[in-house]
Amino acid sequence: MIIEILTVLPELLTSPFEHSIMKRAQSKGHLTIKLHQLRDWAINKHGQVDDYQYGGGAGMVIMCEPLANAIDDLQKEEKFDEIIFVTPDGKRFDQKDANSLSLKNRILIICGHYKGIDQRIRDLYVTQEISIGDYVLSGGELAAAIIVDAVGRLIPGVLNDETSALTDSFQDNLLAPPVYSRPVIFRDLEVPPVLLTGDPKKVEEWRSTQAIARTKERRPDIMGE
Ligand code: 6GU
Repeated sequence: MIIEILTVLPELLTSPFEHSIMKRAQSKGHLTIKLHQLRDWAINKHGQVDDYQYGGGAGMVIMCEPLANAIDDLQKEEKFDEIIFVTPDGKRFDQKDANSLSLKNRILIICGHYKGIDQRIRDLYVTQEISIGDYVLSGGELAAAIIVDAVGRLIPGVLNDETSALTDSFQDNLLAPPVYSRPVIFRDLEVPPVLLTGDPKKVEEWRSTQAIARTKERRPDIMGE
């Protein structure tokens, strides 16, 4: 899978993908991340990509031409499967969205800044608008990093048994159960005895009960979705 990201701050997006599972996804050839500096398509020598908004009001808007020219250039040879604009007024991103994006071949993520991007780019090019939650970030870059991480780890071949996504929170509309490692007793707190029985059926039952209880308590909204 190829994920391309269009941003005025590509520097913000280097380190998140240089470690751990994202690093391995790339070195194993499952994932290619291409960062593009939007200012390479600026309207003038000063690197201008934004302007005042019509109708007045505080905050600049990223203009049509730099974005349209960038997107046209990037898909001259082959169209993107999805062009995603990350924005707080988008659809709230969830595990289902991550699963379905992980099956695409090549996507583009556009990061907004300031007051956002000219609506006509959203009308003409964007196929999905995604928010990562009900709060406002300074720009779309960190949201893009989160989406790439959530999607990248689901690409077939990226995870192994050790890191399997099957037992993740949300994968089956349940939060994950508690986990324990050594020692058996830590500051008077004991590992639940069932986990020490070596009986896989009992362990599985306990985990399922715990996952359901935790989800009922913390996230009743995701149950039976
Ligand atoms: Cl995608 N962008 C920004 N700037 N803020 C957000 C967001 C995105 N999702 C939640 N808050």
